[in-house]
Amino acid sequence: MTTDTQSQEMTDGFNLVIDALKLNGIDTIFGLPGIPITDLTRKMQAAGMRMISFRHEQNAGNAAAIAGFLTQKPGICLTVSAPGFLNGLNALTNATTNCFPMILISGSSEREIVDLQQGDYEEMDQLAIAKPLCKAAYRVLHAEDIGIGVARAIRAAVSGRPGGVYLDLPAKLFAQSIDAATGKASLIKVVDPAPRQIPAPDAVQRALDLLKTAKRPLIILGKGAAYAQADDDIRALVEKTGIPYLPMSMAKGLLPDTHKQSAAAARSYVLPEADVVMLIGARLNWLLSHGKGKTWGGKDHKAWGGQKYIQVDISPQEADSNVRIDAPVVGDIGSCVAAMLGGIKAAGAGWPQPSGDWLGAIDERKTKNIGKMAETLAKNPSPMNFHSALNVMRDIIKDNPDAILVNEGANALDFTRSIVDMYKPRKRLDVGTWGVMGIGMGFAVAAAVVSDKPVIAVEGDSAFGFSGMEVETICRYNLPVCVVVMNNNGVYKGTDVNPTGGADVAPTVFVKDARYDKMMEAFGGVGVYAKTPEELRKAVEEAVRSRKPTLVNAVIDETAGTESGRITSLNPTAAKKK
Ligand code: ADP
Ligand code: TPW
Ligand code: MG
Repeated sequence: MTTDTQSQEMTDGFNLVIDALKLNGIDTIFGLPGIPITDLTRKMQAAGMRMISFRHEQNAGNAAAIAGFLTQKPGICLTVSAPGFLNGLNALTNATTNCFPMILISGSSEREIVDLQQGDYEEMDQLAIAKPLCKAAYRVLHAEDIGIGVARAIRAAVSGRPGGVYLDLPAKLFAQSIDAATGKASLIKVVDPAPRQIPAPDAVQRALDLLKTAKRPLIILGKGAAYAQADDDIRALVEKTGIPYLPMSMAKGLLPDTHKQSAAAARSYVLPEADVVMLIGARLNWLLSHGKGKTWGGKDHKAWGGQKYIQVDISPQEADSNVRIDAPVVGDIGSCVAAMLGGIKAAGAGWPQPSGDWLGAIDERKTKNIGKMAETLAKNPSPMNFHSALNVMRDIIKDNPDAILVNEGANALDFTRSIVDMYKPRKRLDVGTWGVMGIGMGFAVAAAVVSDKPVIAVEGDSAFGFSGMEVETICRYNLPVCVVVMNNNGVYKGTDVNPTGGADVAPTVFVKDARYDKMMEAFGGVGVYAKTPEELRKAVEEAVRSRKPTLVNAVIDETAGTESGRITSLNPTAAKKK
């Protein structure tokens, strides 16, 4: 034992949290200050981290979640205790649902007081509340365990199926002092946080054998495939096999939507007609009608359509969740796709191409539907409708394929998804698995911060309201974000009336002709009121060129939308009528 190991230099919980994050390459934090983390936010900024402060924690949480999706590093959201924590928890749960890696770090009150329920400031047993709502949850009580806590949170967020992790840091932890050298030695730089998961060769062979027998094969690409960043191999797999594919919403652009193998414009034909379907990073949940019913050619709403399935997914429990999976391939998408591609290349000219009949039938539907859409898009009604406005957005994304498109709403979402083609991977960010409103400004801020590319957020007027105050955040950090509010005076439409004839308007109706553009002007950004496609085009093009925070209030015919957009059938009243 030596006597000189006691260096006088000390460190504390604040510094150890910062050092642990930095050691793991985390340099950006999305959060909102207050007791007990105000000083942590200051010290993070002082230590050279980018601290992006929001106006509401849910938006900071959504920002962290999408940063995780875009970068494969856990996005970090930092909140205060109880109410701030709960605001952030919504986003953490949404991230977990969408398989986005994020860590919600929240300050919390004194354990001794919380556990005896003695009424501390912002008292809440946050760990217990977070646990069932996310992938993993940890609490650190001692400064020397901060390194372990951060390392475990990172691993849990990004390994296997990515998801949300909660890290509880009680107020007392931050001020705990320990010897600096001991502190430094306690930190962990996580080695290989998301280890590759190699699929079993027999599972790959089983899938290839099934694929080879297909007469009418179809590939469905989901956001897991977009997340995996195996873009070249996925494209090669699609092109080498010649199989038509459908991109799920956030997988649009993984291959350009204009690719000749895209069957998106013939979706309602290919789903029921396909005989072998290969899912790559997509779940057979409600967004794919659970693999059952009339969408898939089943006799009634519960019947299986007779398709055989290959499912490529990192989660072994995903298979058979809704219908039988004949060939599960479990592993990370990069490894799985590479292995399959190896088998296909080895077969060389022996690998069968889909029949001309199948491809011809798809092309016929595509041509017809694309022609119909082109006719609708060419119209120029007054007032503007979703189609004439989105025709402009479609051109602008075509001219700016690197711009990131954020999208939420009902009609504003569904029409944008089908009209606006994407050309590059991970450029379309939207409401995801829950169809949640409120992701808009959080996603837009994070997309701009992590990519430095122009961001265009196409927002329903209702959708925008959930996170609209963050236009101040966009102005404060001078982000290249252009928000386009598709203003149809309400939720779905602006035309509902109160059946009693009373003074209150109908529940779906907002203030008519609201001037959302003035909100952006209030904080120094550019606000534009656009009544025609020309005005919309000019404003958005200028925003993309100038990179100035901009909000374009696009005035849309209030009669133009439909109830719930494309998911009218999920409305209980409509379901009852069926
Ligand atoms: P979509 O909504 O686009 O259909 P889902 O969110 O339903 O997509 O499905 C994404 C799937 O991708 C999840 O089942 C998840 O386990 C899987 N996944 C995510 N990342 C990876 C990865 N790197 N490798 C393999 N599968 C992944
Ligand atoms: C957190 C329910 C789904 S879509 C929507 C709501 C309120 C808004 C639709 O109106 P918008 O779009 O945005 O103006 P448009 O173009 O059709 O007029 N709360 C949450 N999530 C959801 N999904 C809802 C409510 C909903
Ligand atoms: Mg609306």
